[in-house]
Amino acid sequence: MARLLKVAAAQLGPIHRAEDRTSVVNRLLDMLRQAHGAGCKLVVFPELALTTFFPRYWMTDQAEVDTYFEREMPGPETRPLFEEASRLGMAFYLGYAELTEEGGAAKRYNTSILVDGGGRILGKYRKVHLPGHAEHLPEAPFQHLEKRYFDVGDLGFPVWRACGGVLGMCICNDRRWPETFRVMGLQGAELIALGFNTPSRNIFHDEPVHLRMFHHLLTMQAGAYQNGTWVVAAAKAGREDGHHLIGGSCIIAPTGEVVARALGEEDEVIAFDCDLDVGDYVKRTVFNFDKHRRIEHYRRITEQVGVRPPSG
Ligand code: CDT
Repeated sequence: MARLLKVAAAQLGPIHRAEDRTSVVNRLLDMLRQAHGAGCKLVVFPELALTTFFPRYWMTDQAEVDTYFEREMPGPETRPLFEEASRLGMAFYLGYAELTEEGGAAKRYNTSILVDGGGRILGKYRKVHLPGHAEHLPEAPFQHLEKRYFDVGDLGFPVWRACGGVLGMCICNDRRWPETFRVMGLQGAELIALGFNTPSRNIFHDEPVHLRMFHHLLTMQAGAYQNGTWVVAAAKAGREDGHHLIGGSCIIAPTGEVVARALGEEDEVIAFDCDLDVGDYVKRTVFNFDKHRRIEHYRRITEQVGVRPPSG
């Protein structure tokens, strides 16, 4: 018998800088209810889903930066989401900027949580692959200051038993790195949820816009297939105060095929009935890790960061 889990990716259209948390949470609530109406048990919301994509702005006043961060989860503005999800029996993934204290020092992470159908936080992930730069680039059309505003995630890539399967999380730029998927694949991940904010321009290189969407899909489709897992990806899309983010929220099967995809760049819910057993044949055959992995040849992956070409 198929192990079915109906899942939604809830894409957010733009959140302008002036939009407040309560308004955003109301948008999330609308999509949560839509997903529930469609029979879903799990809904995936985007990365940094409560605010505009603030790493595009150069800010020197830490108090201003901290207005984009959550000190508690749930907090007063986000509690209605937890309460409604629990009333509906819906699990969800939510991305947000987390401000916490460790050993007397403030720490800031680009975080996602997995909340179960009873409104309890089951798992937390903190983004490992922070893209962009830490210094001001006045010549660039906009900034990408994740390396300035966030600490590198310290929780690794765990997976959790949830919603009848083995679920993992990652965030945006993580999807471009095969290691992200493989570490979760090695723990038997059956579904990986991820949120993203991907500007349609690469500030470091004049890259055609169509390649942004191509690489977004390419990396997730490869990650899904090579690890026999579903991937559910939710965008924040559209033009935020004039700055464009690609859409392309989608659900990808363990075969690597895109089975559902958002049409536009506004708030939009897409859903698919995922059979969590579909990945089994991939895991038993081509990507049977026990049989075929050759870890004696993979040492460079954990011992070396940059490229070292041969001398001469
Ligand atoms: N949010 C995020 O991680 N965005 C990156 C942009 C990369 S270009 C600096 C992404 O991988 O989509």
